[in-house]
Formats: sequence, C-alpha cells, structure tokens
Amino acid sequence: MAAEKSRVLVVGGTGFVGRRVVAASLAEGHPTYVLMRPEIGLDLEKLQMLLSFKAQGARLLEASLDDHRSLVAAVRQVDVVVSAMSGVHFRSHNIMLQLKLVEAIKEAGNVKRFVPSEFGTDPSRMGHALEPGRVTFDEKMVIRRAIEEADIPHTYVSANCFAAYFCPNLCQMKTLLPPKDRVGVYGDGHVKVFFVDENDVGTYTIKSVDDPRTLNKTVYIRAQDNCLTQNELIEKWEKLTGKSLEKFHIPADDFLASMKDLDFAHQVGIGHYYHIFYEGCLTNFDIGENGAEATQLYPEVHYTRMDEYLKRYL
Ligand code: NDP
Ligand code: GFR
Repeated sequence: MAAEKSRVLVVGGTGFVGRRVVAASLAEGHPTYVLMRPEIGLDLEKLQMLLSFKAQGARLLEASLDDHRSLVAAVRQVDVVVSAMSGVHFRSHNIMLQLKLVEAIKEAGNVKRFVPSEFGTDPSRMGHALEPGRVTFDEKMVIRRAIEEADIPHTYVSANCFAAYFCPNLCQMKTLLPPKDRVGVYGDGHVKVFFVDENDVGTYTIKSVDDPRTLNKTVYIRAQDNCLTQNELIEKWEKLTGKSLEKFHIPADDFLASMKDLDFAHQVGIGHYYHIFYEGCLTNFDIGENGAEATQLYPEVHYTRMDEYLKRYL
C-alpha cells in the first residue's frame, strides 16, 4: 500500500515560483491547499488563478499573514508547508513576512516539513555578499534561524538560476528576451553557472517534501547538462539561430561601477550577478554532508535542458 501523500499547503501560491509548486503538488497527487489571502482584494488575475487551482482539485484556505489565528488554523489542516513568498526586488520582496508563518507553524505544532522561500543562491554561503544585494541572503538567513530555533523540520531549496530570468537574454540584465546583434559577456565568460527550468524547481521541491533524505538538509538543483558558462549558453543560442552575435566583454570593475547609476532593485541585482558570473558562487563549492543534489535524488525526473528551453524563443 503506497504511503499516503502528505497534504501540502502553498503560501504565495499565485506567484512565479508558487504557481509552479502548486502545479507540481497537484501533478504528484498530493492533497493540495493554497492560501487565499483577503488582501488580494480586486486582483482579478490572482483570484482567477486561485479558482483555476480549485478547478484542478486544490483547496483554497482563507487566511492572512496578518491574522495569526487564521494562519494557525490553515497550517493545522496540512502536513507540509511550502512558502514561495516574493523575493525579486523589482517585483516585490516580502521574505521577512515569513516570520509570521514560522510563528504559526511553531504554534500549530503539526507540520512535518517546512520549505521556506529561497530557491536561489544558498544564503548560508553568502556572508561575504556585496551591499545592497546581501539583503536577499541576510533576510533568508533570519528566516532560517527562526525555523531552526523553533525546531521546525525543514528543507531548504537552492535552485541556482531560473532559466526564464537568465537564459533567453543570454544572462543580460534588464531584459528577458534574446539580444539581436550584440551580447555583453561578464569577464571572459568562462565562469560555470547552474541553470534550471523554473517548472523543474516546482517538481524537485515537491519530490523532496516527503523524503527522509532531505530532512533538515539543503537540496541543490545541479543538473549536469545545465551546468554552463555564459559562452556555452551564447553558443547554444547561436547554433539554434544560425546567427553569430558580436560579443563585448564587461570587466568586473566596470560592471560593479555601473551600480551607482541604478535604482535599489537593480543595485541588488548587480550584486547577485557579480557573485554568480564573476565569482562563480554557484559552482565554487561542493555541496557536502548537509546537502543533497536533486537530480541524483530523483533521476526519474526528465529535467529540461537549456537547448530545449531556448527553442520557444526562436
Ligand atoms: P513573486 O514576486 O511571484 O511573489 C510570490 C508571492 O508572494 C505572491 O504571489 C504573493 O502571494 C506573495 N506576496 C507578495 N507580497 C505579499 C504581501 N505583502 N503579503 C503577503 N504575501 C505577499 O515571487 P517569486 O516567485 O518571484 O520569488 C519567490 C522566491 O524565489 C524568492 O525567494 C526569490 O528570491 C526566488 N527567486 C529565485 C530566482 C532564481 O533565479 N533563482 C528567480 C526568481 C525568484 P499570493 O500568491 O498569496 O498573492
Ligand atoms: C540565482 O539566485 C538568485 C536570483 C537569488 O538567490 C535571489 C534572487 C535572484 C534574482 C536575480 C537577481 O536578483 O532572480 C532573478 C534575478 C532578478 C533580476 C533579473 C534582477 C535584475 C535584473 O536586471 C534582471 O534581469 C533579467
């Protein structure tokens, strides 16, 4: 008899990551619950998305992060909570709101696994991060400390670079679309980076929630075929389009100096990109004992290769 699938609550379920976690939870056959916040008010798209989840079999749980009792009541109905609270600064960033969720999970006492909103660079390895981008990692570490102080069983997901943000644009900032004639290369373009299809992030996250091998561990998504330098990514695009792009190289100093002309959200981004594409922060370490690697844990998942992912942009 197959073990009962745990009941999964997604907080931030209409977000970019959240909606993919909801889809993966439904696809994996978990009883799936999505937080429906009264604050969404007249946000028609959010409501439409929540109703579409309901039509696919999810249950909507009405609760607000500002109403502790409602949050405790929601958490008490499930076994697993996955948070996909916003964190990309030019969208919105509310990572710290999760402290209220941690409090509710602590009081409810029934949650078998909590996955906080991370899904990027491992914040525990970014103590040296540049200002102001370090705020992303510092905030995520505050949430980790609260989780661990409350002794809440957890899994952290370090997903590396989402394809949607980093691949079609060949890692250019301020655009999500391929360059037409020329592309800026960070340094010599030879730093290795792990890319991931954001849909696979949802799949691996849900695969990990009932897995004893990932209890109180960090799951890194390091798909070997998606471990690419910026140069390799550019080559893939040039092969697909049959057109070569003019490359111009951006020295690290010039890249960092450009921060002064940008707004806060983009200063944050510059810092993240510097650590990823000049320092190699995603690939300059072994994941070690307290880590696990998703494609090794779940070889049955046919993750999307970046060649395939890029085809939709032709
Ligand atoms: P979104 O910007 O899509 O927001 C997610 C959800 O946050 C929203 O749908 C909303 O939930 C909730 N939220 C936002 N503001 C509030 C608020 N004031 N009160 C309550 N809830 C709020 O988030 P992303 O999916 O872009 O980011 C999720 C995580 O993924 C972050 O940790 C981010 O750092 C990371 N990330 C990593 C990337 C990578 O390349 N590695 C790329 C992008 C994100 P609701 O649905 O209830 O309205
Ligand atoms: C890769 O790890 C992370 C990525 C992370 O740990 C936290 C946040 C991110 C953000 C990136 C940098 O802030 O997700 C996508 C990207 C957001 C971003 C994209 C910021 C500024 C940009 O100009 C941009 O252009 C595509």
